[in-house]
Amino acid sequence: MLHSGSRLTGASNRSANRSCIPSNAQHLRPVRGAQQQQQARQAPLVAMATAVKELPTQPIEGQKTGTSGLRKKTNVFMGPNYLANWVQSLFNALGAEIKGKTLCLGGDGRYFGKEASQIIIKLAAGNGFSKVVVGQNAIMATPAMSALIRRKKHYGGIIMSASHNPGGPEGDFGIKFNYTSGEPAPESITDKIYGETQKVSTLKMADMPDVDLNKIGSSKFGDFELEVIDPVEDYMAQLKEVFDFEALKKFVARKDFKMIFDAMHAVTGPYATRILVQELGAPASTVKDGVSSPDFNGGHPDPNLTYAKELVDIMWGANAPTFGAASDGDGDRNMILGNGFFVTPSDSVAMIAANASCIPYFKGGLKGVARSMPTSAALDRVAKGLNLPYFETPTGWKFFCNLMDAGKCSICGEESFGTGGDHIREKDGLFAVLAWLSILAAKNANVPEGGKVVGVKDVALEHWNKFGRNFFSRYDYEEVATDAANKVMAQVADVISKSPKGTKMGDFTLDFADNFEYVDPIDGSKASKQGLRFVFTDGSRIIFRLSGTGSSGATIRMYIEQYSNDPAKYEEDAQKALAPIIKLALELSQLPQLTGRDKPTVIT
Ligand code: G16
Repeated sequence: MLHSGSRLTGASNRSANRSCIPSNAQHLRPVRGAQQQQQARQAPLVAMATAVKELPTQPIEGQKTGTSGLRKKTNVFMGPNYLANWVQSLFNALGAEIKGKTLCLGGDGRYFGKEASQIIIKLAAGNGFSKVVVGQNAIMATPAMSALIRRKKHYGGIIMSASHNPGGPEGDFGIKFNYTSGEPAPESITDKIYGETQKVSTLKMADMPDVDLNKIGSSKFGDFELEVIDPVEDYMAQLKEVFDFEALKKFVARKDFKMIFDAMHAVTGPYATRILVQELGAPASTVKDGVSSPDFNGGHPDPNLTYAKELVDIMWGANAPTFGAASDGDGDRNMILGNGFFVTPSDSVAMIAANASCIPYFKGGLKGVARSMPTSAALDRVAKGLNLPYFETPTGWKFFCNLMDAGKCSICGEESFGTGGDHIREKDGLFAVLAWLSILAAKNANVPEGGKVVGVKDVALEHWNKFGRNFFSRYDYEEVATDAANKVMAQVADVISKSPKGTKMGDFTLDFADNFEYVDPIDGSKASKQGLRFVFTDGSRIIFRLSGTGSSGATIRMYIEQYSNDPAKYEEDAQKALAPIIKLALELSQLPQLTGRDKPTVIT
């Protein structure tokens, strides 16, 4: 139901109410002339105009964005002015350029999202946006937001999500801003926002009622327009330009092919149902846990081997489907599985790049590829093989976006279950799923139905036989006391400072060790202290960094990589193959002693 004072409208009456949104007015109400009142009764097109309330506020400490936006416990976000302060600071940071622009809004449907939307809409209207486009029921997957901004050329968007972190009153909430090419705000903007959070003193909120986010359509509130849209439409249109839906439909119809997609009760439920079931014709049972819930049904919507255990059990069970996949809270991460087989995200992006010709969007060839520093170098091997430029960036999708905008990168990925292309400026869970479906469809094109279907493992083995295998594993130590985590990092930094080239470490010889620094090749901006790394002469690596996406305590990430071109080893379990270098990493960091943890929370 729309609240009183607003009307669904297909037309506008801007001039009638323009003067009613003075930026410094307090609780102003428009005085409507007789003629206007008559118009409103006859044709319900004109909404009650909106004034702006200027509410005093005070800076709140610690509103610094991490790897991807601000993430905190939900009850912190629900505290007085916590959300409003950050959003107002964002608008202050963006300055005059937002006046008269359209802001997009949506999120992963987690607890507090609907209430947060009402606050954000009022702030957007109060700060001079002329329009907010919001996903129905405040839903919008992260890649869908990027697609929407790009396709409709909107100014930018706010995503309410803490990604793969659990939701609900006891869980996490989060917020981030995506800029005009659909990319996560670069550090130049996030630094500015943080600066503004330290001095914010006034919240400019439109004096308008809460809006109905359930009903698709437009409403006017004076000069300000709110449009509620179907959150799937633009995204699906985008994917249709990337993939051959007809070919995928035929492949999915094969009786000897079965797939399962675990939406983990998160945002991709409605997206996967529309795309995989309604468009591609897969049976409804293909989408597991497709009903989104504000607390992800009490789960941890992180598509990895630990938190997507139900899917893992299915894929390792009797009669497992050929292909399995999962996505996270906001739909940008993905995990790819075959029958009893896990594809590391580092391998997945390399395999997609190597098989890019199976995807119509990449038919003209790739411009280049990129990976985050901790991601294995499997992608580099593909790039070398295909004679493509390749880039190594810090962790954080935002670092890929300049490369894509400059036409230097077509496919990129991260070990943290992120894979994407330059069709949008976010990592894209369903893109990865459709990319793998496209590869499987192409590899099975000449396999008669009932013959031996080429599966995910077959694709991986073919790849390793061509490029060799980069064994990779990540150990996560979640919610470690900040102090202990800092001690581990200090210990590793100390070892680095004492380890010149040629130092022997276990069976390995050090090539170099450093704290990764990145200079953006497009704009020259510098990102320092992006991860402590040991790189050995055989290309093996040990990397330590602290996660920038947690909401409490610290998460230590330890990344291990070792290359092999011995075909006899390709099917070996990664933990077994990497055991000596994992042991070395634990020894040199003294992680178990300094944290009291004898094992990680998650192993990838
Ligand atoms: C975010 C970023 C990714 C990053 C990941 C992990 O993903 O968008 O680029 O790789 O965090 O970061 P960290 O290791 O600092 O926790 P998401 O899916 O959480 O938005």
